[in-house]
Amino acid sequence: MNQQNIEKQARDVLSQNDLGSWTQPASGHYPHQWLWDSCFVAIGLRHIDIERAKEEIRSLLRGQWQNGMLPHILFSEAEGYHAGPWLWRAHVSKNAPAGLQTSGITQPPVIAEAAVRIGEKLPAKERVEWYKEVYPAIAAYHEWLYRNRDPHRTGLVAVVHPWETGLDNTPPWMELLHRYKTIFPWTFVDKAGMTKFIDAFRKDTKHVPADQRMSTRDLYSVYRIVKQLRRNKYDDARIFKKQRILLQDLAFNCILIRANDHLKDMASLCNLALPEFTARACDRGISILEKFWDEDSKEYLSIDYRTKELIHVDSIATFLPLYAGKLPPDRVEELLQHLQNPLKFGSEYTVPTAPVNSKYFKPHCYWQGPVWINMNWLIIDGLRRNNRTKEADELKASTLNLVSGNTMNEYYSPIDGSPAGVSDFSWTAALALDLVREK
Ligand code: 9WN
Repeated sequence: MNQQNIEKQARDVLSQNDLGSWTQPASGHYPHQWLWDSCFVAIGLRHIDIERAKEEIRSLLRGQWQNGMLPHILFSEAEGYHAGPWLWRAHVSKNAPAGLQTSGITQPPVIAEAAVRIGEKLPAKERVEWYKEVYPAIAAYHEWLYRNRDPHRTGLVAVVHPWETGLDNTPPWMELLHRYKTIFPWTFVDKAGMTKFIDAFRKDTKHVPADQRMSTRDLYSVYRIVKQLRRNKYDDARIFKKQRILLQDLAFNCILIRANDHLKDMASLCNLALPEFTARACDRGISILEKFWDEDSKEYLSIDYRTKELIHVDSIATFLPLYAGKLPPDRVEELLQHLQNPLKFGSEYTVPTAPVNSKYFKPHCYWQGPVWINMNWLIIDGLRRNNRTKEADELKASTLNLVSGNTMNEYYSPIDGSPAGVSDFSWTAALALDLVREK
């Protein structure tokens, strides 16, 4: 692995995608600002230009809704994205910000992690100033998540759209989606050979082959959920009353639990109080993850909010409790068995986003198989904090090898390591750079 080569490539990709105070994930295909992408970008940028890394976070906060939500996309003027402002029409909500177009949902709450990683690089006095600047907005965001997305106070928050997980077509969501019949007559469309005609309207497959993305049928179901959210004016109380599919997503909750720890550290350094619901969540810590544990398969799984049942479809999210906090050693052992098992997640290039023996597994299809660098980064961090240094080092080395022999793509095949998705992808660059610089 050539570290200098990685660093050079990473800097090039980041500067190519830099639009002044924020970074697009990739030019052409993703010309707007995304919530968790910018957080990962800031984690990489802090090694090159700390002030620019702060700007990346500040620019995300421009989009905060009045109720505290941080939207998953802040739209630029660019056109051509398949789920642009016209789909969301976020202004139907009284909470949407003025003077800026955003989507109406959120994404995994990595922002406290990014703020703290930037803080670590600052001298003590500046760190306190930085935390004081961003803490109120991030605390309001966490509080919105617990207040609005956990109406029955279960301790777990629910997501209302697959894009909120960041893992768009992750198997548990798709499983839930397939349980319900759609009104659209897909069987007729398929039989009449009209699918190709409908495919032609897809904008999301302009820059990537169609077999790397969701099926047209799934994509239209996903658009339909946006339409429902819009009709409910993005009002969580209405959405929780009416919407059939809601998911207590494992990955999202693990990231939030880790973020709570970061928020707590920021608050104590600045002598600030945590808001009510977030403080309660901080006290509960990782104990709440027991709800996700399945004793039969010895895996963590997501929960269908409506039925309160575990969804027995595994995905890479099973490893994110490692990132959430310090697990009991026997749990860590169970997870490592899955990680190293060649029939599951121990593929030639790890970590696949779905196990190779899953009915959903496709080596090049988005979040149903390919290796994504942000997932590896989270797992490496989790392994370290669970004292599995050897395994963390191995995963770090294999991740950097994968990137250094290739271009900085959106994702890679777990079978042969071939790059796929869009090229020159910002978070691949930023997180590879962070891994190279990691002490
Ligand atoms: C929808 C920007 C985003 C990532 C997501 C990834 C993909 C969008 C899309 O791109 O999602 O939000 O159009 O498919 O799945 O994780 O944040 O890179």
